[in-house]
Amino acid sequence: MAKRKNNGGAVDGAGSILSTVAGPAAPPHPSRLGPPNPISDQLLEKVTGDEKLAAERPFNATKALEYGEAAYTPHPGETHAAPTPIATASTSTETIASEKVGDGQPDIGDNAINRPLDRVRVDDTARELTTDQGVPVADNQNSLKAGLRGPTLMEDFILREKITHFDHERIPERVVHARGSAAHGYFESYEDLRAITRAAPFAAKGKRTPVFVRFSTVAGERGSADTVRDVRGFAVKFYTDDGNWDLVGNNMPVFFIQDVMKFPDLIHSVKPEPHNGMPQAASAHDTFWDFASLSPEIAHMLMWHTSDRAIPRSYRTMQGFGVHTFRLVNASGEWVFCKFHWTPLAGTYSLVWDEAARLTGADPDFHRRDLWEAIDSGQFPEWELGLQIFTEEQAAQFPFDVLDPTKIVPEEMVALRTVGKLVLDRNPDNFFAETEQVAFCAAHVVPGIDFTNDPLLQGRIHSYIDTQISRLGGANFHEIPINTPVAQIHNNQRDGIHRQQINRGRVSYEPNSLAGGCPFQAGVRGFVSVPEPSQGNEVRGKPELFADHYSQARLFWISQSMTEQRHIIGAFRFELTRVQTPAIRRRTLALLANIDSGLAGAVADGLGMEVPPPLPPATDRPAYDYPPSPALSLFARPGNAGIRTRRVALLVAAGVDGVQVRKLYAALLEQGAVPRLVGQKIGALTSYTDAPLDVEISLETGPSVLWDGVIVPDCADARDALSRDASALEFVKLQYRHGKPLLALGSGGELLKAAKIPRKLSHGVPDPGVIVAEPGDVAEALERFRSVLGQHRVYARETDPARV
Ligand code: HDE
Repeated sequence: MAKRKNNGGAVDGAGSILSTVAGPAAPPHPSRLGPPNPISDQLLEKVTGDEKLAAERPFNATKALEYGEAAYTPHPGETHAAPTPIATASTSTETIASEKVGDGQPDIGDNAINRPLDRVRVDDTARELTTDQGVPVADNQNSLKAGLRGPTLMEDFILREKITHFDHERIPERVVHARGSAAHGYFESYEDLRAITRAAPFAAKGKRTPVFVRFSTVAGERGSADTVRDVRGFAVKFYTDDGNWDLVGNNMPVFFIQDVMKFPDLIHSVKPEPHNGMPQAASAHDTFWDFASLSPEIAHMLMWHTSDRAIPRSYRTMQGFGVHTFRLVNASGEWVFCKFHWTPLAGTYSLVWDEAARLTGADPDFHRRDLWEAIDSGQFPEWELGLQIFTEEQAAQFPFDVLDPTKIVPEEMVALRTVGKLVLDRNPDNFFAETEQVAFCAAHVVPGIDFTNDPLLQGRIHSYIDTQISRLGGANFHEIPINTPVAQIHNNQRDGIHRQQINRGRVSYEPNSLAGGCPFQAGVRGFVSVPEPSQGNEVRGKPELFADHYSQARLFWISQSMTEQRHIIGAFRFELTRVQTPAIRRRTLALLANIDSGLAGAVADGLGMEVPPPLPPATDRPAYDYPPSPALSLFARPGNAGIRTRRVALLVAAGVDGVQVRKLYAALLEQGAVPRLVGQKIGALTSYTDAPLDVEISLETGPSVLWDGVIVPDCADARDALSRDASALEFVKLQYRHGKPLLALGSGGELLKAAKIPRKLSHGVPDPGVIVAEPGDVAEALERFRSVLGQHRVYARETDPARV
């Protein structure tokens, strides 16, 4: 802190400086304030500093730039350095230090709220228990009473603080996407993309930007199961050098509706029905299909929603999409359109429906656990970011409108340019503080990224901030540590519920001179919107091209493999069978008839109905005939993960070949899989070749659906306990039914035989996923098992009429 020599100068006007009201008409100020006193010396320094700062800005020189042509080029704000730090302080006592107020040396130009999360991480090691006011608690077992058998006293402030806090532990859940899981990580740019965008994460090859990513389901409540049929949220918060950028996307590239006006209707239709609160986390009920069949713009999204994309194997094996068309803008203001795609390096894999439905009971946290376990074991999930970049001229040639969020840009029309990698390498410390309180917002963009007029995106720009205000309790939700940017926040927003930062100084407005003009506007260095011309009559409506509801739904259908088409038909049959109103089923079939007659016929057949005439289209314009897009099949992206993180059950019973089991176990672990010994009960199990084995999980606790494959090792007792155990028989039957690989060694084959597992597919060819081998052939058999496990599922079994 600057110190000023008191040289016995003039004291005229000193009284007005020592007061907080009025003063002499003009400078100079007195040079001392009476008897020597270090604090009042600072006060004098502060007041003279203020005067100097104010005088340096005799008028607002940038005012004229706010008008006309000049307004097209944002200008930096006028700013002047303070002659002394105390000039911009709130108080001349700023330098007084204590353990609470700090060291009296404020960091000038700094906002401590933005520092890394370390500052708010709490560890209790070797600490006493305290109240929220830091008072040590003597007894955490008993409330305060008037005598051992007396009433509890109002005076017990410790109990009342604890119970009051508990009463308010829950906050409102997200109105959609309530159920989710998240992780920290980073985004690494593969190249310097500054020629295309000035967005900070792409400024240099190899640049890393911290991220926090939350995956979610949409319809279910916070405690609902992970594996329900639903869209998955894929929200990425980039903590960039220029502030937070939230890419709040989904695992499907299109959406149900075309205008924000319909969002509350869509969500009301899919959430539990209001009269009886059912069903939880499911679209398979009347109100959803009533709304859907009256909203034909939903056709394309329904195809994704009934596909296996809606039941991913893992968050780690699903794609992500920005959905809307965005803009990328470079430093010269040149822009291009852009669609964002996240592609999992582990490949795209899904569950089968029967498996997904059983998983909701066996492990409702299946996806949450999978993400947590993968990260905690160092198998960090990775996605590559692909951009589809195209110009306004190209967009004008497309047979659809790029502002319509029910349309994709097929990859065959605009190829993906892979520009970077997302890696999730750290689980959160605290679910509530981070995963629950993180506030994603479609309006959070940074210089270099801009919106388009997609009418869904436009509405989202409003909705997200608005919803955080009620969910997180006020306008200061950005100060919750997980939400603060790593870039500094400096503005004149003040006060409100739960304000954390303590703003220094008396200036909370702009323009100002008393804070040297700070914080000042950044001019072209700041966020500048693309100056898109906009003129037209006010109207509530949509462009004509938006009325083509079926061409891309058909494109999706014809781009699916036979297996995927079969699953889509099955999903429609399931959903519509649960619907109770026949007219709604009929209307949905009429919608499907516009997509593909084979699809409509197969669904109708499952419902015992005839296909009705197609719904009348909303436009006379003929449908566009897209060629199939192979990129739309789940099977187009097998990934490079092999068997890493695949869960393998080794089904063991007393008398098992321990040497063999230990070898298999070690080989699987080495290749990154997650083997576990599954038995009738946990604990020691005799082995006929080695030391006893330690069973890790029981058949009841670890049923078939939790595993990607099963191995039944050789056992001394050919008709061992498992072959007579209904749970073990059901285990292998479900492994088979869900398309998973089964490897039986030696007498292990007895269990497969007892469960009547066929070794051939219906057309007589051997099932590659049913491997029965002699104990001597372990290496070769394991290799075959590994290969099928890495390919995920043997879908060919599904068409087998003799399926167990
Ligand atoms: Fe959202 N959406 N949304 N949404 N959305 C929310 O914000 C909304 C839409 C998406 O993990 C809410 O904080 C409107 C499309 C994700 O925390 C809310 C419209 C896409 C998440 C909201 C849409 C999304 C949300 C609820 C129609 C994919 C979870 C709680 C115009 C591109 C983020 C919250 C997380 C969450 C509104 C449509 C993705 C109410 C009005 C399209 C991933 O603000």
